Amino acid sequence: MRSPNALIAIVGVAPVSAVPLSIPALGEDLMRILVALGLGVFLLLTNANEAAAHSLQSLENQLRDREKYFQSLDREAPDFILQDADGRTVGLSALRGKVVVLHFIYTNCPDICPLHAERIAEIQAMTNQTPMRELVRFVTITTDPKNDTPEVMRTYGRDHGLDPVNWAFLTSGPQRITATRELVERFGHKFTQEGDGYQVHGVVTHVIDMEGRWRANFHGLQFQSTNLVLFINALTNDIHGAGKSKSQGMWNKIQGMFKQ
Ligand SMILES: [Cu+2]
Repeated sequence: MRSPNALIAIVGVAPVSAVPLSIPALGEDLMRILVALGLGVFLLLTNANEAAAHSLQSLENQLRDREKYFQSLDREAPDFILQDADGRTVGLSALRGKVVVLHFIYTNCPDICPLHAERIAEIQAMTNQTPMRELVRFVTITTDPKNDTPEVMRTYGRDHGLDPVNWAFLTSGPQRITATRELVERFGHKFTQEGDGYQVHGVVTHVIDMEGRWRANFHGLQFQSTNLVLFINALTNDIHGAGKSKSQGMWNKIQGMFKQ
């Protein structure tokens, strides 16, 4: 993890005001790095206890206006107890204190699940370039526990660029083959098993805050990754019901860097 001082030093070389002007001419990789650096600046400000609760509210309002695939929620997340690929028990309640980015897939899916996994990997890579790495857990849950054995699960993570440092692939195990499909329904959508092993399903990325509250869905794959990263960031800085912005001007300026 970069130290905050390192982030200041790097951002000092590339003036913040130059970023929005440069983006159209930049390659994707460079743009990602700039976005990560921008998030570093943002974290420095919010870690200094500025604009914490206020920023989350402000960001939710902005995402409601500008990100049509964003759905704001505030309710208790459905709990679960599952196992990772190494047989360790992982429950949602044990992830309190972390922001959880959670989604469902099955590894035999011939079309959208691999793209969803790679999208999560992209978001994880952006997040993990910042101090958020320590505060976020990425969770993938299989809806096909019969086929998705621990070995299959381990290979899948490697193949799709997911970093085990703060990512887990969970299953209910072969004894409870419908449990995760029942869990999906508690998250508001369905994976319907067809005769040939194919599952008909939607694509939703769920975001759960540090207190176990389900705070958002990002629907499909057309949302902007930076919007999800910004939302994660706001949740990592949120102190429920506390604080008022002392630097709204700076907040707006930083938000401007990420306008889509
Ligand atoms: Cu699929």
